Amino acid sequence: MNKPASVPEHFDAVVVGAGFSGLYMLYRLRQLGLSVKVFDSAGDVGGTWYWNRYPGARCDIPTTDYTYSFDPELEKEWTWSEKYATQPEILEYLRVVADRHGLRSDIEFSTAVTSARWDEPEQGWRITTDRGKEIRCRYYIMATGCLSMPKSPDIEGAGRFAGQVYFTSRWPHEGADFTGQRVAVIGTGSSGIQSIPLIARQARQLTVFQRTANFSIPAHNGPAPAGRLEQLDEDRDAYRHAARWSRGGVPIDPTDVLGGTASESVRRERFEAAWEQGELFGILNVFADQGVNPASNDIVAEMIREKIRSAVKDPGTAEALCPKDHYFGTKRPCLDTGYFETYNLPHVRLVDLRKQPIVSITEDGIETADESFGFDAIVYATGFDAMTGALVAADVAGRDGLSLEEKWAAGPSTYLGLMTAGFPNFFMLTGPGSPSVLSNMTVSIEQHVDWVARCLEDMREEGLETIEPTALAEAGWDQHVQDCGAITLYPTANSWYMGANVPGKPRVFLPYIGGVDAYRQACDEVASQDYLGFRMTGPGGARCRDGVVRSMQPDVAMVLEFVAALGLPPMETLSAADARALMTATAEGRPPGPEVGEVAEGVIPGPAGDLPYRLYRPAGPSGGPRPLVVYFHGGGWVLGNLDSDDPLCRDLCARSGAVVVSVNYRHAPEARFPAAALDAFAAVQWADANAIELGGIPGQLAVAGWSAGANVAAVACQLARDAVGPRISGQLLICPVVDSDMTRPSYAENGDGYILTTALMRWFWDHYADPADRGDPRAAPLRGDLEGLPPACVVAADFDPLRDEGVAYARALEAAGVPARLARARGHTHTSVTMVDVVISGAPVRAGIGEALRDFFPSAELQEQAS
Ligand code: N01
Repeated sequence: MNKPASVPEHFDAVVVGAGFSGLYMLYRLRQLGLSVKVFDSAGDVGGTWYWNRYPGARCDIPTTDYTYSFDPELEKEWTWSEKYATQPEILEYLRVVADRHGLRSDIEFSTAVTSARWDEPEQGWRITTDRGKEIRCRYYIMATGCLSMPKSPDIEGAGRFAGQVYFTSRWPHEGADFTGQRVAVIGTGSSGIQSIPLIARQARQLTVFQRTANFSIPAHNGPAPAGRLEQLDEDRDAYRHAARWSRGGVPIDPTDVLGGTASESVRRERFEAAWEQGELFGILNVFADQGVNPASNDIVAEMIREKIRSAVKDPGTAEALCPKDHYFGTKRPCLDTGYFETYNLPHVRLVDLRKQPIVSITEDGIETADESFGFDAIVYATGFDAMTGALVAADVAGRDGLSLEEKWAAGPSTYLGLMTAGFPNFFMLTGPGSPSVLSNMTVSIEQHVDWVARCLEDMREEGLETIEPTALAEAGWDQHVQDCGAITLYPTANSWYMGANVPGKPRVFLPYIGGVDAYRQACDEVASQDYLGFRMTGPGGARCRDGVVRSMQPDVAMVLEFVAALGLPPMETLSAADARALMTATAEGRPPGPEVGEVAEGVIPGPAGDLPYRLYRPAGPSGGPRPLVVYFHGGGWVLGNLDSDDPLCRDLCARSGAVVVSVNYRHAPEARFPAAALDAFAAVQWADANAIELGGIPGQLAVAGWSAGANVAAVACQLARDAVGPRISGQLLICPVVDSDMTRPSYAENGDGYILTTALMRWFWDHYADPADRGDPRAAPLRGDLEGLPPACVVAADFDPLRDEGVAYARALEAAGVPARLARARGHTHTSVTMVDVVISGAPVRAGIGEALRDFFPSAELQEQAS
């Protein structure tokens, strides 16, 4: 195939890899009329399916879905013989695709790209191969796969073994015959779990060395499921469309059943159905919250452990095979055919490396801490340097000679997983920061290839020749990728998703877990917004619309979507009574917040009647006095009550270790300005005077509030200062209303679509205060004298219309000599930080709030609790 003399020196594009992604990329680039050369070190097409030929190698996504959709004719002609096709059949499919579209003529096999350098004057790439050639191209595209760089054996003595050595990731083409042999398999990931039952059929003796027990469910392989075939036959386009806009690239209905609230029978029924179905996306969809909620995850994990215990006869072996050190799904689960049952065979033994670690590979076997084993063959099923390994190894250096390895020393940084700043015209197909390994790869591959092709086409139309992400856009995407991971259980595992399987590799969550659908949406938005976050240059000029495509916390976005889908009437169109009823109704069924030591209720004498309060005392061995925090609920002076902010008060109490006293105040329009503020001040005075009875420490009292509650808390501080008492140790103002000026930029940016709207805020003001009163510092504390006020912590949320006034208040306090901490609730709305146990990304913000509260008080006890 290699014809050096006929290879032109210059190509529009060079692609590395002739697997699923490289083949389709070549096809699309040719369609654009570009000259292309594909290099692959393999002897033929296939990528991962060329190399991973170990016994039992199959795909673990139903093959009907693991298929290109770009060639409808092929789709009609090709029939997969099994639900999960074998490696030879998938390889054959890719050969047929290559032949059918005449792709081989542009592919140079058995040729590895050894380096690539960005050539600034040429505005292109200089590439060398292991055959000593140098090639120039404008676009350099890595179709190198996510799991293609085998992890080098990191076991002492690995080179010493004199018998046969096999790697599942580089299996000999002629196969391996283990008949009559004593065989060791090291590793129990997908490759080990698929190959072990088949190796056991041949071997005289099989010993499996397991470091981490893995979750696996039976594949129930056989003919392709009839239901799916029917769906495809009925409307193939609709099916493929649904796959593209699904979470994982296979159309399934995401459940809304929660593990914690489902009945035992529903749990069992859902689990057994998924078990019988034998599909990864099914078992990952037993409960909506199993990926984020440890308790829900445990239910699924325990049911799988039960299955393992019932499949494996020897109780000790069964127990060792039960995964207990990671949440289900956080390491890639496996599909197997008779894996656990293999351990019932008399010649198969499991060695638990947690109990007896490998000391060394020896000339004739393996030595563990307890035993010496002799073997004829050792099979390494030890995995890959996933997602970044092949990219880094390709020796790519971008602008100013910076190598990818240097740039990614602390973990990969990409924009959309497609490109990385400093490396113009360098594309990665299914790169880190894209759904890739968490999705049906073929769907994600087609999406990336289509996006790159469209991008190059758009550029050509506008006379643009180079493209590169901006630092801002890339940093924003990296943050979003990590934010999406952080609300799940995934980062808790030592998985290859986290780079944790390769010694020394930075621990970073590598794929994008926000979903294929959400990801496609983001990529489409970027393209349609003039390639937001990309800098493009060429004869047609230079252009860059800089920005961040996703800066909202992913769970906040989900809540907003959920609320929008409810189709509730805008609050400002309701009467105060109806708005209150609506608020109460929407709070029903939400999580209650953390347990605290004690909750008690009472009344405070207010200026115009009793004010109910609820007291939260922290749990803990010490029943002694604690500092007091007097808290005021949110709700625009119109809505809210002790119940509405109950989960938040529990959370504040649990996190701060202080006694929290949540106090109701009179509401508008029944009691207008300044009733709420005067009630708040009276409550603070009363709490101070009754500190001992409340379980507080006299002289250690802070105020806190959210939204309008933060408004009255801030006002109470000003009134206390003016009245020369009580002494207040600190003020915690969460997304406060501190001014009546609604012209700040945050109103323009966030005034619509984020629950607290400009219209609603106006409605609140109209209910509370006459326009003439809205400049009074008791309504707009930002306009008051700020000197001598207690230290403050002001929380300002990015997507809050009130953000800028909160920031202004913190700055004004500082300017007046008041210590003020400004806590940015990154990616949050006015309400989301307070949604305890609903919006998981709010927890770190509230942890900071708890710390700020503790800092208000000198109490040694609180500081001790914190440490
Ligand atoms: O690799 P792995 P894999 N000493 O990293 C162990 C895809 N895939 O090739 O977990 C002892 O999952 C390691 O132990 P630990 C699929 O996405 C798909 O099996 O690190 N043991 C682990 O048990 C899959 O997830 C299919 O503690 C050592 C195993 O080796 C991914 O590829 C088929 C060790 C490696 O498991 C990778 O799967 C195959 C050491 N020094 C693969 N080092 C399909 O079905 C590592 N291990 C499509």
